[in-house]
Amino acid sequence: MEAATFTSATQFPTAGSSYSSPSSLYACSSHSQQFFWRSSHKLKPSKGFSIRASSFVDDDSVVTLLDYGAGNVRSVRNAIRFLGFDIKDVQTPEDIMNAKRLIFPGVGAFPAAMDVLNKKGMAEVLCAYIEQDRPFLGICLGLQLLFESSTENGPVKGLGLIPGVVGRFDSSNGFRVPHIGWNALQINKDSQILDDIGSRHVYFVHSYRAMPSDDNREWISSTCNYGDNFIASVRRGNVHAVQFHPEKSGDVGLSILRRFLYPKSEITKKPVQRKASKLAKRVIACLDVRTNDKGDLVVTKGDQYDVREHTKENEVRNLGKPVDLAGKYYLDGADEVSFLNITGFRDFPLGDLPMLQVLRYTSENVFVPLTVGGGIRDFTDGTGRYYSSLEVASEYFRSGADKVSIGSDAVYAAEEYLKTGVKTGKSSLEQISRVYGNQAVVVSIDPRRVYLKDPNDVEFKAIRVRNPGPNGEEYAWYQCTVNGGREGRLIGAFELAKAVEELGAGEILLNCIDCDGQGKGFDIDLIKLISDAVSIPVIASSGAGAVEHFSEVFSETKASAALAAGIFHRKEVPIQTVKEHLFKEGIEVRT
Ligand code: 1PR
Repeated sequence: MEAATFTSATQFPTAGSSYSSPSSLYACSSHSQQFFWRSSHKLKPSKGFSIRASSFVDDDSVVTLLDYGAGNVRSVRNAIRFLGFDIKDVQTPEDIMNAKRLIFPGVGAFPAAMDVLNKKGMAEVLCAYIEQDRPFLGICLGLQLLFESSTENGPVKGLGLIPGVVGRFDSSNGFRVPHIGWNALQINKDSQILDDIGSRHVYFVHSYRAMPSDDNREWISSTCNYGDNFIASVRRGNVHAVQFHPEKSGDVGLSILRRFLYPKSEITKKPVQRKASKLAKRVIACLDVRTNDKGDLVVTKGDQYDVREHTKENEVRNLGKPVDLAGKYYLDGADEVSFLNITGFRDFPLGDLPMLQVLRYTSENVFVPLTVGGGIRDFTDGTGRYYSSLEVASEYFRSGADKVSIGSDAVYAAEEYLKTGVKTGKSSLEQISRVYGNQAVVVSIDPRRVYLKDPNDVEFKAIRVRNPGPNGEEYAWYQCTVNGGREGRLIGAFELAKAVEELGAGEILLNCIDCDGQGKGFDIDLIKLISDAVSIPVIASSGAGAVEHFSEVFSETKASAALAAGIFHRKEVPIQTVKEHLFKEGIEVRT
């Protein structure tokens, strides 16, 4: 699809910016050592490698990307291409020095990233590149690595260019960690790349952050408030780094990248002091995807998980094409898009190449986070070839997913953990969150309400419900199910949520089979129960039928996001209308 169909801001200036060539020979010399201000970290020169800039082979429309292979940087690639640039990957340290403009989208954990940079001899040359004030944009971990050290699995030394220690958010003050979602920034000084941002929100997903101090003040271009003020971006000359993800921040993020790629020679705007915002509540569009009886991959939607039409043919309800609908919801203002491969529990997802294609095509034009779920588990195919759940998830990430969502397999993992009290580290949940970080792992819970006369009738957490059951029962517990609601398990949603948080889930997608597709509102009792019980973000799902249902769930529970499907597919209420309603009700949303 052409870029022009997805954004109004598609007319870009001619690629290329004035850039004065540095002298031809670089070294991490004494001058460099001064630049590693207060850093005790000494970078060892790598053997057989001299930091020499050869002739600049990049033309004006090429961006050099430092991707050390630790995770998904597909979105960054897509955004760069969307803005009209080609990508040259860094293979050797020389490629860094030869870059005309360098983007470093750090992914994964701080220690692993530093390890790779050191082993490949890139840490030293990266410092030299930055010291020369060459055009640089670090993203997320690409910002954190510029600091002296991090406490992530550490302390671990960083590149030492900026004074300060990167530390974990404090969740004891009620703030959910990871920090996932959209915040507006407080711009501290002229930042050039943030000049267009105004009070608009950008997308963050991280558990660690750098804090402002007198020592690093001169670097800080913006801060954000989440519990306390942390550094959202830094700038010095042509060197920029941002803690948030411009490639996932919709059109405002694309404009930030565009400003980096097409820098203006003059400062056009004065810095504006703005009040920092709260974390915005997210509105998520969900696409349940499956193959219909004709073999086409379609978006479908069930009533209490029944996705078949009640006609003679009994066909799978077809609500449209996944890529088209995802693109539409992005333009309508969805803060995230989720794909759930709802028959993934019985089909092998890597055999389901159309689903991977859906992700690839969607991620080319949709610049907000994409989650994919369904069928994430270990699998042995017909030929006896074994695929670990990590391989399945990796394929989803490579195809453009930012998060994976695990359903059935997380239930089995939680059951085992509650039975033995041992974290084996072998479950899909534990493995994927260890490699990709817990912010990349959502656990999707599919509970069904079971009414009770007496809360002591079950060993699971039971609560008094606001709407009594068919026989006047005042209590209920929420029984977890697997295989798309087909099989009930002996574990409650409350027990499951707490267990998966301990096993490494970064977020909970909380469905409710009773409410799914009914349009009568979210199950407030359930969402309150779970969002009070865990300290990771909870996405409320199932039952939205009017804008008031969204304000109700945000006012009455601690849900961080609300997900809906039918109301959007049936075109009853546009996403923008939901957001306007929330805004009017005083609930912060991404603008
Ligand atoms: O078990 O890891 O293979 O994951 C399967 C995934 O597929 C789970 O996330 C499970 O929730 C989902 N799933 C399985 N069967 C169905 C079905 O509908 N038959 N979809 C299904 C559940 C997702 C809901 C829905 C909301 C909002 N639907 O999130 O989108 O209820 O709907 P509404 O706004 O119209 O009320 P695994």
